[in-house]
Amino acid sequence: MQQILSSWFVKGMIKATYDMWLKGWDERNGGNITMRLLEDDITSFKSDFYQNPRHVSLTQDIAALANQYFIVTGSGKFFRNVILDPTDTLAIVKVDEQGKGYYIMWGLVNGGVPTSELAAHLQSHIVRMKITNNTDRVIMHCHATNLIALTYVIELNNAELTRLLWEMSTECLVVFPEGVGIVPWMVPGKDEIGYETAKQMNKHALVLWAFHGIFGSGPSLDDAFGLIDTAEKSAEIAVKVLSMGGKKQTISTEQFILLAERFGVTPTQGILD
Ligand code: 2HA
Ligand code: ZN
Repeated sequence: MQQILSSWFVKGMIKATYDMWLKGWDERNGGNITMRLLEDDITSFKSDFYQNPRHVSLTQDIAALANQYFIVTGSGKFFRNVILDPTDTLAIVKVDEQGKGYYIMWGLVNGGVPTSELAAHLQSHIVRMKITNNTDRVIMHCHATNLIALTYVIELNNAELTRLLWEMSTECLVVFPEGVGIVPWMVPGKDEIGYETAKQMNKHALVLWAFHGIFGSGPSLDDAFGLIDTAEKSAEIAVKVLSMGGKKQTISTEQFILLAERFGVTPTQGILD
């Protein structure tokens, strides 16, 4: 058996994909995850890497990620099956020196390529690395049901969505004080939606694709999962509240200010005005 199968990052990807499947966020081949790996993470597993790795070219500019490693979910693979065969469903890629493509260093043993949303993932990594001083390492995408549902009934603007999610659960302001960004409907899997997602990632660790799903960023798989889980829970409450006829009362601006003080967070501008 390959040593790498017992690494923290392969085990982490198995747990994350399976948990997401159980949450109902990743039907069929829905969803994708990429996690940046450091040299220290992989150094003892390089004997499991391919001798002659396959090169894949990209049309997007990822020069900022030259020589970086990522563990990624495979395109068309089912999250519920990662646990059965990580070597078929996952891959480790290394971005080439020019940032014009990547090598498949491990995984995808039956062929195929990394997630179809690689553009959104890699462009988001570039932005998050910059604004978090290299702390963020995970980009996670899934089809969280209630967050998607909300995009049909709310105004598609960041402030309205953020305020609603903050109001629907007291912990939300504390967990995502920088709010949620929205990308209007666009064709998935293309460079353009990748650039738009990354633009929102400049200000928000959570980015909602209208009528499609959510992107979360964080330092670890647990952080990205927890972020999405918290927002999705709040969206579920919003769906219930709206279904029961709407709010009769809610958390007030003054209460949000007290909450932010208590937990030492700075709510993003323009939401509490
Ligand atoms: O196929 O979620 O957005 C996986 C997806 C595409
Ligand atoms: Zn999707």
